Amino acid sequence: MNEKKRFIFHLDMDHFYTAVEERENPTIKGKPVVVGSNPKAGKGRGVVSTSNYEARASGIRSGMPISQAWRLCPDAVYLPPNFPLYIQVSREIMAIARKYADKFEQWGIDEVFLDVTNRVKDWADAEVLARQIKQEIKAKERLTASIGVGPNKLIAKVASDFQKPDGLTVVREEDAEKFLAPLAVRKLLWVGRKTEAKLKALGINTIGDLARYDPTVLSSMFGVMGLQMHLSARGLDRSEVEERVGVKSVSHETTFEEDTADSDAILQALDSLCVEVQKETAEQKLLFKTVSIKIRYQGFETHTKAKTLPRLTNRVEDLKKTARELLLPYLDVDMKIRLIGVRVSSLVSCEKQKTLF
Ligand code: TTP
Ligand code: MG
Repeated sequence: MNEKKRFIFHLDMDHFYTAVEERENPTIKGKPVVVGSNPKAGKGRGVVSTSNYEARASGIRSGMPISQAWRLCPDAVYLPPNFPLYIQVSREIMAIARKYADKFEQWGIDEVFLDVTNRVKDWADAEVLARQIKQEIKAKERLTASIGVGPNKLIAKVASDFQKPDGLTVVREEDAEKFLAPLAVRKLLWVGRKTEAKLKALGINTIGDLARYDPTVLSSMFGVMGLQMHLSARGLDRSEVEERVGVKSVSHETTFEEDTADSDAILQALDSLCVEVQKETAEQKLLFKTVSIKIRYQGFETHTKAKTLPRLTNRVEDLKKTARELLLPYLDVDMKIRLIGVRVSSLVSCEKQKTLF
């Protein structure tokens, strides 16, 4: 059967958190800006959420310890995250994007796939539409987005990352394999750091190398994933753009100033995290059913434990009680604690659950 030709967009906001901060406070524009938890003049123990392109020029990256960022660029503007604001802006952007597509699939806070197959007739038309979306976001939100246009989600995703910031990259179906070939295998969705290392050992560096590799060897090494990777490398992806609940989980975590074994302090910190998580779910009118905790001991040994409640709730007491119950066994150990976190998932919108109340 001949598959219907599709037109898929992937939109990804540029340096999202810092872009929002720059918009709110134009005096920091042009300077390196880092958003992350707890910078504390270089002595903080949090991590970088994101940084603007000026800060990235010094080597700062998302996920890096904030103390390392500070060493790389002490003159940057360091800001704590303002999640309620980012969520609000994200909602506004998603509302804009949604109007342009028949199918909409949000990924994380600042990314979305759009299926615009029924709204355009050819690639040139698709490019015009993508430009229109970028313009509407710029006009209404004063923020830039990068959009990738392709025949499927895989290519659209790689394309949106191709010319950032403020990029627009159109990859026609017939050019897809050629477009992907010179790029590093890491650019493929399925390839994380570990897989990348294994592929390197086989002499596979680029997506083109992977496309030319014998799929039977890949499948014997990586199982189904091996075949999936091989298809991806050839630019093939049949997955649909699928609607789903925007947020999958809400979580907060905290790194202690100093590693601690003080149970009172730890439980107090846990309670505050529960309050923050509950507040965020309430703001988004979400109910939760699953509660998880994360605990990291001195030396980075990390554990997570989850419990699913018998029914949906949005009560902070339920959250605190469950989180304590999950965490307590981990305090009964002769090790100091570096970080704890609380997450709720199995989320449902209250608006759809009116019958519950
Ligand atoms: P990304 O889209 O990965 O990053 P970005 O928008 O900051 O930069 P880019 O221009 O490269 O797209 O993530 C979106 C937001 O999610 C980002 O602004 C901050 C947050 N985030 C974290 O909190 N921690 C992380 O490790 C990453 C990657 C992102
Ligand atoms: Mg982004």
